[in-house]
Amino acid sequence: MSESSARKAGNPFDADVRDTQRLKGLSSPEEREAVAADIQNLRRDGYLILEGLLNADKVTEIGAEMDTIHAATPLGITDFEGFCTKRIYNFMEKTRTADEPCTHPRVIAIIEGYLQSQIQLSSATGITLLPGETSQGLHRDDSVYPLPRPRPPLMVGTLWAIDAYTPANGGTELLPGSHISTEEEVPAKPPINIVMPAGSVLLFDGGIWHGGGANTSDRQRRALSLSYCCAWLRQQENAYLSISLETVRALSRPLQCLLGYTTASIMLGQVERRNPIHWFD
Ligand SMILES: O=C(O)CCC(=O)C(=O)O
Repeated sequence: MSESSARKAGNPFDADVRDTQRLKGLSSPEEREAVAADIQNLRRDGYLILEGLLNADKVTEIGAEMDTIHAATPLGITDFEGFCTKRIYNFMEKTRTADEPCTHPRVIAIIEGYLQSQIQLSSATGITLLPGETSQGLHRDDSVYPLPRPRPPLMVGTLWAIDAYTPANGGTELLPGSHISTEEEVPAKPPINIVMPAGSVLLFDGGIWHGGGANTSDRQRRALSLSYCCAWLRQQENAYLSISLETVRALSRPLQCLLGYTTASIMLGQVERRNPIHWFD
């Protein structure tokens, strides 16, 4: 290596070094290329539904675990949380049943390709709408970041249907295409209700107006909400405190990275100049 290329490689602020680092994700360029059509649809509509990503056994396993945890889970205490809704916050500390959807290779490739960035898990929550729940009201998840619009995509939410979403049980409401709107007011248009079989996943740009639907059926609607953001942003759930190190040590390497135990961009999250992911070797 010539002296000038060695200097370049050793300079984290060099544009090429930053570019290489930015896309050092969990998926390969080939995996992202294979989902180019999904990424294009997500970019156009602001949401995407993929069916059949979890098999029936996995759906049953996650559902049974949610039902068990529900026994110790209070109902929501605000209209936004839902007075007839049970939210299992900090899902990744409580059960290993979400590890598979959380690291699903197709979903990860789509999100990394869409955000054009390393990504991390922002929050993991079980959301069960009980009969009688009213519609949540539309909101944008990426409003947590105080940046002007238009803005580049910062977050992708995923909602995994553990029960089939039907027109009556509170399938997520959303306004297609609204992710690119620069208005801060909710558009005066009727939302659509997402309908999808159990085992499917809804992916949506964090800028899309959406919310939980009303559950007018006599059954619960269980979903697993796994939200991702660019790895250089602050996570919604503070994974370093909410998930014990003992739990993190036992996770797969992709999950450790998704929880934020690797460096992001060029030097963010380093410890003593090193990438802390090596602590787990
Ligand atoms: O439960 C749903 O369908 C969506 C929930 C949601 O958007 C939220 O709680 O922020």
